[in-house]
Amino acid sequence: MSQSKLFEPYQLGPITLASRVVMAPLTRNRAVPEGLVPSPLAAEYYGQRASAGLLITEASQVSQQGQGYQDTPGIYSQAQVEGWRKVTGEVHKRGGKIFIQLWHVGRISHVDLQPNHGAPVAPSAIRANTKTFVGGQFADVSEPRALELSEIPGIIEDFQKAAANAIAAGFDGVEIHGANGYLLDQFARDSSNKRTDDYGGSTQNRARLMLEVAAAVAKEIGPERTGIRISPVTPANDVSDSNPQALFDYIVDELNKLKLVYIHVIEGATGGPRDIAPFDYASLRKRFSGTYIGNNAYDLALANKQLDAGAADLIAFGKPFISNPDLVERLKRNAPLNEPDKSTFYGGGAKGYTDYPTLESAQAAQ
Ligand code: 8OZ
Repeated sequence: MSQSKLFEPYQLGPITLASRVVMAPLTRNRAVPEGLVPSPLAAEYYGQRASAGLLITEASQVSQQGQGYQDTPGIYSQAQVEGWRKVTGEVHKRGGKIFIQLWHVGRISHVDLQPNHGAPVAPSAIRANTKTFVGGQFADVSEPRALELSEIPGIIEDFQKAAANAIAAGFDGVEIHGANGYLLDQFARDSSNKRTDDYGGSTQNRARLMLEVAAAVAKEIGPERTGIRISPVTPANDVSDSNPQALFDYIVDELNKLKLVYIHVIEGATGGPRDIAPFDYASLRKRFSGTYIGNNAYDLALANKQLDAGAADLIAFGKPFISNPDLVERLKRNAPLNEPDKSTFYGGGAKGYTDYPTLESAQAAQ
């Protein structure tokens, strides 16, 4: 058995985590198309993974406008709240803790998913060079329109209401999706934001929407239940910035003032190389007095190294959690991991979702 810090309990604001292992948010596209309620299998899927210190759900849109891919769940209707309540109930019954990730995709969407087949919204009318998945196939994202200044309070309100819904659904807290080239990240970066009002131009102006959303959510449910995910140098979804270090140093200084419970940092390219671009993550760590969750391509050795160096408090694992419901136990024993099947990542039913074996069930089957 490993003596790693990874398996020690950790106090995250008001909640005690059984370990420092976090299940990263993972998009699975299995919501019920009618109403975009979490899949009936979702309670079992998350429940099977409840031995993680903290589970973070798949990204869940805060409004229909915030949806960008088919069959992703929402957290804006009563039916969705009730669907999520089954998930949180199962996770809590099995002794786990769970946050929901709140998402607005901005320009990474398609007219077929938007209210009245309208254009997706963005800081500026610049189409991203990327694809989405809609109607059973990959398609170029649609040409977006720039949000009117008068529409911005409504977006903030959608996040705030979604956070209230999350608490009503029994979540322990929420993670704001500020990463991976979605709406809040599109505003923050100078490649996708060419606005000339209070939400564009200077670093302060571009960061404003992310920070106003964070403040509104923290006011609604408490900063001790509000985390945020950022990805300072990711090229995901066709975003870039001329000075990510200055931008994210500023953002994290401001998040620290808001006393958010954690920052969840994708180090490097999302799902890709950690060293895609130079970036001083220690600078973010130094600026933030709350919890730092490190993510991206971690294995046990790298997790131990970063925890021992004080570079992170918690470590988020993504793909390994898809195929290893008992990932914590497997890491503890240094046991082999099941390989994930990419063909069942996005969409489908139980196959590749709730049927990966634990060590125990694999042994019993022998
Ligand atoms: C994979 C497929 C679709 C969306 C992200 C929410 O990258 C996502 C996502 C990942 O943050």
